[in-house]
Amino acid sequence: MKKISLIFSLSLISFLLILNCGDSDRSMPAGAPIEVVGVDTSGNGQKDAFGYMLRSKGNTRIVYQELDKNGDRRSDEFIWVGSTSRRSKDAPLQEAVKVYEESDENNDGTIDTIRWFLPNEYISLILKDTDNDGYFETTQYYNYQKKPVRTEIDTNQDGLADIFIWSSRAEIDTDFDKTPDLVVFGTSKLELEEKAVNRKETKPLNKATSYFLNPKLIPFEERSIIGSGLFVE
Ligand SMILES: [Ca+2]
Ligand SMILES: [Ca+2]
Ligand SMILES: [Ca+2]
Ligand SMILES: [Ca+2]
Repeated sequence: MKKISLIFSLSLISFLLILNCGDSDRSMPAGAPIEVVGVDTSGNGQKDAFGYMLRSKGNTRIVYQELDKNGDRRSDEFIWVGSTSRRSKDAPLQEAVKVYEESDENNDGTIDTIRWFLPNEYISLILKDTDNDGYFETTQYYNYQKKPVRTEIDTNQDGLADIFIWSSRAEIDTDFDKTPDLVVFGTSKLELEEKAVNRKETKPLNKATSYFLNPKLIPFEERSIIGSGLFVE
């Protein structure tokens, strides 16, 4: 589902860029207002995607777009788009890069998922409000294989994660002093999250084997792009 929405969004960006290629001589002075272009991507006669375009001489950039993916006439995905400095010599336009995306995954009218992207469609992290209370307590970090490798949960809403979940262990900071003190083991993220949140089968955390305290112990494939310690050797 995630993948589909990403592909959909990126193809929309391409579509809007192609759409505007022919107009590239219609340049606007600096400081021109952002132009809105609506597109009917589903072909039902109703516009379901809106690109916010910034036009300057010889260049058109999409800076923001909104999509109505479920056709309820309300946008449920909001995407900020940047552009790379990379530009092939024949290309009239800079390449669009999605940098930020908000979406309403459960279609209740409230944003519950925020994705931050890096160039080349790498996801750096995803923020989630899984219990729909308006607080984004869950953060998922991704690796270079575009897989989620670590989930962090801020259970007491103090702005700091207190549960850290990898593939086979979760570490818990029970007294919210920024240092995990308990550990649980398991084989799936779901199992680990359930055990950590409900404090089931917890063991005292041996500081010497803590992934949180010793990032170098984290298997390479479980290191996230951001906050991985990959650049600290
Ligand atoms: Ca929602
Ligand atoms: Ca929440
Ligand atoms: Ca916390
Ligand atoms: Ca602690």
